[in-house]
Formats: sequence, structure tokens, C-alpha cells
Amino acid sequence: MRSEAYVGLGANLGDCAANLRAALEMMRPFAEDLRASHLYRTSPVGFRAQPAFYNAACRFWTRLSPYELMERLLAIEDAVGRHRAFRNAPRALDLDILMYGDLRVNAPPLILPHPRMRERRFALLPLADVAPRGPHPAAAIAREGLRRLPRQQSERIERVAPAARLWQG
Ligand code: PH2
Ligand code: MG
Ligand code: MG
Repeated sequence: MRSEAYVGLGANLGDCAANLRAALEMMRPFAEDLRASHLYRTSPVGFRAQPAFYNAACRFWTRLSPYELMERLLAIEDAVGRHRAFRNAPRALDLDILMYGDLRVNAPPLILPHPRMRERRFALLPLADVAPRGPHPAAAIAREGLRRLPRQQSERIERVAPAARLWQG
């Protein structure tokens, strides 16, 4: 059985765009029909005194369970050189499952849909890029989330590369 998964990608250490591309490449073995969003440069949310982030999202079909998927994503984070200094510290790569089909689970560290994505433009905007048009849970969450988010002066987000330059399946 295949499930549709959405993963948010972020990086703010080293060659961020290259790290995100490397991550997408490493997802290939378990991610079928992978599509990536545009690439965004975003101001840090939460712990502010850190470099700007590069953010993107992707959508794919997978035969992995959500737990297996989480493990594989953690392994990719490690391979790309993430060093966990402290919570929300600058990172070479952060991969978060945003949604896994319409599954809802609350079994930390696995919480789906991602509990904070609705408050984060840097997650919703790329999610909207890859979500299917029309009535679909991911599209609805992205659309409604973006409509509800207050325009925070502090949260800056700019598109720095089109999807085709981030990733060519
Ligand atoms: N990730 C965080 C905390 N803050 N800010 C931006 N702009 N982008 C992120 O990916 C991000 C963040 C925790 O994972
Ligand atoms: Mg994160
Ligand atoms: Mg994470």
C-alpha cells in the first residue's frame, strides 16, 4: 500500500540549497513521484538570533510506515551533517513530516499532521506549492492556514529559486 506524504525541508547552516537538494536525492529510494516546491529564504521563527533559513517542501508516495519514514528522515539529517546542539539551534538540515495521508497520530516524537505548521508561513507556502489543486486535505490546510496567519512584520519570506531549479526528478 502506498501513502501520500508531505515533508518540510529546512536548513540554515552551510550550503543550504545544496543540503536540501542532497536530502531530496537521498529520499529517492523510498519516495515515488516526488515533487518539490519552490525554494524560499525565510527569517528565523522562534529563536531569532540565527542565520536565515532556506525552506522548501515536497510531496511523494511511499510504502514506508510513518515511523519508518521518520527514521529514514532522521538518518538523512545525520548523513547531511546535522549536529543537534540544542532545540531549534541552527541546522544543516531539518526534515519534518508535515502530513502522512489523512493520518492523525499523537505519539511524540511522531505527531501528525505537524502540530506547528499552521502557524508557520515557511511551512505553509511551500506546502501550497506541492499540494494538489482542488479539494484535498493538504491543499485545504495550506490555503486556510495562509488566510488565517496574521501578516507578521517579522516573518519575511522570499522565493529564491523556482521548483525546477531546486529539484528535477
Ligand atoms: N525551523 C524551526 C524553527 N524556526 N524558522 C524558519 N524560518 N524556518 C525553519 O525551518 C525553522 C524556523 C524548527 O524546526
Ligand atoms: Mg522543524
Ligand atoms: Mg525537525
